[in-house]
Amino acid sequence: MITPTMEQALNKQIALEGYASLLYLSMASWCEKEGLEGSAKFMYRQSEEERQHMLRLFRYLNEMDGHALSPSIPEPPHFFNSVREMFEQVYQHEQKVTRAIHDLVALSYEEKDHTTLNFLQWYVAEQREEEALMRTILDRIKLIGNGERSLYFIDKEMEQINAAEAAAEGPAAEE
Ligand code: OFO
Repeated sequence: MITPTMEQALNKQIALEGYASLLYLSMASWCEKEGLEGSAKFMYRQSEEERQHMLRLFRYLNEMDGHALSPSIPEPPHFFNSVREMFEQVYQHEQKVTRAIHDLVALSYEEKDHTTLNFLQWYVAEQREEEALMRTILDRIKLIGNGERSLYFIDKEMEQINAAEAAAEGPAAEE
């Protein structure tokens, strides 16, 4: 059994993961329009991952006899000034999600809800990985700088990151 407080907090997290999925979908579309194929592919995959994060919470909440609510999600931005600014926004959003997950962990302690505390550990590890990945991408973008062909080189980097991610996910994920 889940407490009403925890149920409400998990529903809030469902909405946050759902927003991340739509935000990253919007970024994927912008990248595609800008001819940044590698970055678009990366953001499409991130968008799908965030949807899975949302669904994992959704199913857990119902399994615990709570009621997962299909969230109302604000419209994300559709335009970005640069690929660097876009990835800065991704990093900031991931940091926000990490804080929200840590708040949920703190609430599980308060509520003595060991089941949810255990369930959330997957998200704690996932956020550490996601933040590290986004920091790596931002570092590479900064290293490439603003030279004439920088967008080309950034997108090449993203292709390499896509290949590494696909390899880490296993043969089924590779195209
Ligand atoms: Fe699910 O927020 Fe990123 O990983």
